[in-house]
Amino acid sequence: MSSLESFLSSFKSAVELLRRHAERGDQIRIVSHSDADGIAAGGALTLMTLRLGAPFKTSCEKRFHQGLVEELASEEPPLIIFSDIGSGYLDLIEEHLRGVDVIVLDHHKPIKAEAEGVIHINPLLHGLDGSREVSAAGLAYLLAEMLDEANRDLSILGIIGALGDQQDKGERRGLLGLNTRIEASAKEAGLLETRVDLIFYGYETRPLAKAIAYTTTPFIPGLSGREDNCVAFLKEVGIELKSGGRWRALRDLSEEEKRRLFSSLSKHLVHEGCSPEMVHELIGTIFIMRGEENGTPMRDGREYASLLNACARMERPGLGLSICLGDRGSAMREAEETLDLYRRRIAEYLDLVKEGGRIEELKNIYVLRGRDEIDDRLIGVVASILLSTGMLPKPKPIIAWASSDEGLIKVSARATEAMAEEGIHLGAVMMEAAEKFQGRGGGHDIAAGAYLPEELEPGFIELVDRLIGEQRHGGGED
Ligand SMILES: [Mn+2]
Repeated sequence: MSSLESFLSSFKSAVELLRRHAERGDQIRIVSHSDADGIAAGGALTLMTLRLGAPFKTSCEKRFHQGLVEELASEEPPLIIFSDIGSGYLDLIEEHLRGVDVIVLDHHKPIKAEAEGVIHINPLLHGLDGSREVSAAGLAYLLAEMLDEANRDLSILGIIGALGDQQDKGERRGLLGLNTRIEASAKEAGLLETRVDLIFYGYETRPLAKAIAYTTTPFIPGLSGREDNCVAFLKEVGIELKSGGRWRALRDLSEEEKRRLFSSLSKHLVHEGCSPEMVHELIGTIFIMRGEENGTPMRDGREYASLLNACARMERPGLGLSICLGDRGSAMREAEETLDLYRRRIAEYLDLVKEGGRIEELKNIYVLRGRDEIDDRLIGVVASILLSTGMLPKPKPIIAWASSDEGLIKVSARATEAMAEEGIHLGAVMMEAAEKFQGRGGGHDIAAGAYLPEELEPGFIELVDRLIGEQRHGGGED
């Protein structure tokens, strides 16, 4: 059996288990992750369950922890489906949810392959690339499709999840592996169209300045979240905003105008202190959701994903979930406001950072002190943008922090893939350093975080700087 076949057959027992519970009229408890992919996955699973005629309850959680499984155990559900979360916590599931049927649909690193009472579906267990080839929403879609072919429309959510997890790492920012199968299903269902062009959100009908201002992946300093700046920028480039009394959209531009726009964007990026290569990220595959109305944020796949991401970041995952379930009324309006606020906040924070004095360069790291001027829920996004746009001149990780509740600070650490190859593991650093200063930390090699008391920040930063220096230079130990 090929790894793909063995992976796909791992869904079979989950399909049977779901049918059994639905026939009995059992409530299905869906627990997903609170990020764009997790919300899309939660939406797909909820619609699947609804169509089965089974009662359900869905929630999106920021993180997996003991309190969560204890709470779930007290609900005594007959079946729980975890999605985008769970593979790393099979031990907690086994310990606290004995007697409950559990399905885990995840693409994160598992702590082990099997657990008692758990159907564990994870592409990594079959040698597939879980971080680039399929998202949790993709897994949810595959399950739904195996349950009933009529669920093919949910393929759209699989695409949104993949874009939310930045799995558009194929040629021209297209999808890879299993994701391309999901893409094919969505196209067959007549719900998706792709083309290669400038990827600003709202290719077909959104007025040019808005299209540029609304784009957050990649985040363009000075333009993203700044419609007024975009208007001035386009005027300077000499591109007409209107023709025949109608606002022009990207698709209305001539090839010559697109080239002019592209080269001016290159210059703008350099002027803003970004790396000039970043401009290439602005051309790629556009995912047009044909079932969505023109002019709405759901029409463009990347914008749909950023809408869900903003809902999660602003602690309104329920809004995002409602949109995945088809609400195009009040939930959509509130979500749009949330996205708007999110974009403007990040733009303001980047301006604040650019003013100077807030980033300090130490021997091995950059430190951004957001204090109470940057929202602790957004400090990680700001750190990621600073690193990915090349606004930090030297190849060093950034350690950013903002004040949180109860006298604690929230620390977000970010590094590049190249730094990880040199031996940097921020998760290990955060764990070790936070522990020494009455805090807790952990995470991945290139993205990690910690919480600790604010007054202990100086010692913590000093230790982080030293630990990263040791990692980079081998340190003589593993
Ligand atoms: Mn995911």
